[in-house]
Amino acid sequence: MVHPTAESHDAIIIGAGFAGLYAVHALRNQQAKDVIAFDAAGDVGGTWYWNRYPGARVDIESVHYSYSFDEDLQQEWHWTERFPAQPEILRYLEHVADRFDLRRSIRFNTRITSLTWDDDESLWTATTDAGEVHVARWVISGAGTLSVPKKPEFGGIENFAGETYTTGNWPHHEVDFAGKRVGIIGVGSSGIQAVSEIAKQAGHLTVLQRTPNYATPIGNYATDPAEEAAEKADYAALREASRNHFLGVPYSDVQPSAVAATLDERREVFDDRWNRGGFRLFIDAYGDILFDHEANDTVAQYIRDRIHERVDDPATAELLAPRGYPYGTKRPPLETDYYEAFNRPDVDLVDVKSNPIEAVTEGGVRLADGTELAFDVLVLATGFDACTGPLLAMNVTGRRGRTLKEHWADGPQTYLGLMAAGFPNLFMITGPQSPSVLYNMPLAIEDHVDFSVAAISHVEEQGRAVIEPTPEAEQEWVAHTNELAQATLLPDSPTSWYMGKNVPGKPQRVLVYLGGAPTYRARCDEVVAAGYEGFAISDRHSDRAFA
Ligand code: N01
Repeated sequence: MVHPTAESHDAIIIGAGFAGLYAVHALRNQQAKDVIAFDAAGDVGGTWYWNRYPGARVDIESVHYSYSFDEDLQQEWHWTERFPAQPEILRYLEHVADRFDLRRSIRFNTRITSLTWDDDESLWTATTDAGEVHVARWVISGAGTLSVPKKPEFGGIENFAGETYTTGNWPHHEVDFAGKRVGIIGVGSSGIQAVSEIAKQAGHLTVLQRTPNYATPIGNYATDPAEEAAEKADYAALREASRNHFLGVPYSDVQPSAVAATLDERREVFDDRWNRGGFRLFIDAYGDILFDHEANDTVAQYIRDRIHERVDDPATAELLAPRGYPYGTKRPPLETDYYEAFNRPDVDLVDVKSNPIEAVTEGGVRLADGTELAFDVLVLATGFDACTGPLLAMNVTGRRGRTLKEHWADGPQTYLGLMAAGFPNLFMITGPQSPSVLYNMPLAIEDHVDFSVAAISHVEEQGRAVIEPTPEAEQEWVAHTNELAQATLLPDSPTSWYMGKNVPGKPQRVLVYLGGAPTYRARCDEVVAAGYEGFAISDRHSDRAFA
């Protein structure tokens, strides 16, 4: 039964980042739906609201990492850098919110605490931490993929007498590192970006590294007016090329095979991609890097050699050089002067793989061998409960009282990474088992929101009220995504969050679709063309599809 004080809407939207903002625009401004959106943050921005740590910067060129849905917006907005820093991306999202008048539909500082499907009414009920109850036929979740910070395995953080910061939940005030002993735990994309900046500011910086990473230069530069004009002259073609690329960027120089190339040819290609920056070395060098160990070894060795060239002390360089897992099986970080930071006399590297962190203490960090490291400031760059974490945190209950947690007990189960069987009318933007983080996010988001809005229209045009994947379609999709992952080197990484391996106890199943954005988009088009193949569409009050 619907809660007596519930507010009723056509759709509930979760999040006010790239996904939530576009969903509000697409459903409210373009489809005239009554929508309400929620975000735990104090304003728009999503990832770019929370991740304010020093050095936070996008690592896909913003000319590509931006909305494509409005030609005037993409023509008029000017990016000052090729890879802008967090404040500029946040300004962009604030501008989008103003331009399309989105804020009036968003409740900020409000977290969804439960989301429950009513089988009788065919409605979702959302409760919030403000004690409000909202009811809607449709839910679009833009809760994000990397929005729930992982709880570190070591304890004692509450005992630390100094200042503690988490990269994924950085305060709005300026953090003063001057003259302080700073310890940073974690060398993923966040830690690596933060190290380059904090090293310049801290009295002394200690980097606690468990698994060294294959970081490569981002290659940032101030926007070149001629390049910008050329790109804007035919933005539509640029977007089309992006959407037809595995990673959603219009790179076009990938060579077939590193193994088939000679040593000199490889060196030339690797040097070129390294110097041009971005994800070129990862995705625009050789097509077999993610699939073939021998091919992967060539680029892995290349990166190790480059690290040794940049780091003065050979022992430190060797500790920074990743070994024992293939390049690209952990998400490759992009850096600016990261390796050079270790040439400073006031920066130390500590190996916490051979000597793990045992606990945070009042004065700093204690390692397994009893070593005490003293800090004034501790920065946690220890990552996220990726992809599934944000959805599970909302306490979702679907048909017949079955929770999403139960449904995903052995890992995520979705159809197209967008919906789950038994959870009708709930669209998970860039959900688990979709290309999401392996596709340029704003474009991945637009594709998913467009699919969701079109599906809603399709159902309503038929005078129906409910859409959900069939269990069979879901099982096939899960098997397909697992099969794709097994054909790559991804399962070989011991700690990658792509596989759910970074969080103790998390089921280890691939969290991303590895067939590439173009194949994925073609599959979505086929599904629609075949009359929403794999989905059951039914009437209100009906449980017929699963009777
Ligand atoms: O998190 P991570 P992140 N003791 O999981 C270490 C996106 N992003 O926040 O590898 C010691 O990559 C852990 O060590 P190990 C991007 O998609 C994008 O950096 O598990 N260390 C690792 O070094 C990225 O992939 C940008 O052995 C511990 C680190 O913490 C994703 O967000 C910028 C530990 C976590 O690395 C996540 O990146 C930033 C422990 N107990 C982020 N537990 C852009 O540029 C964990 N670690 C757009």
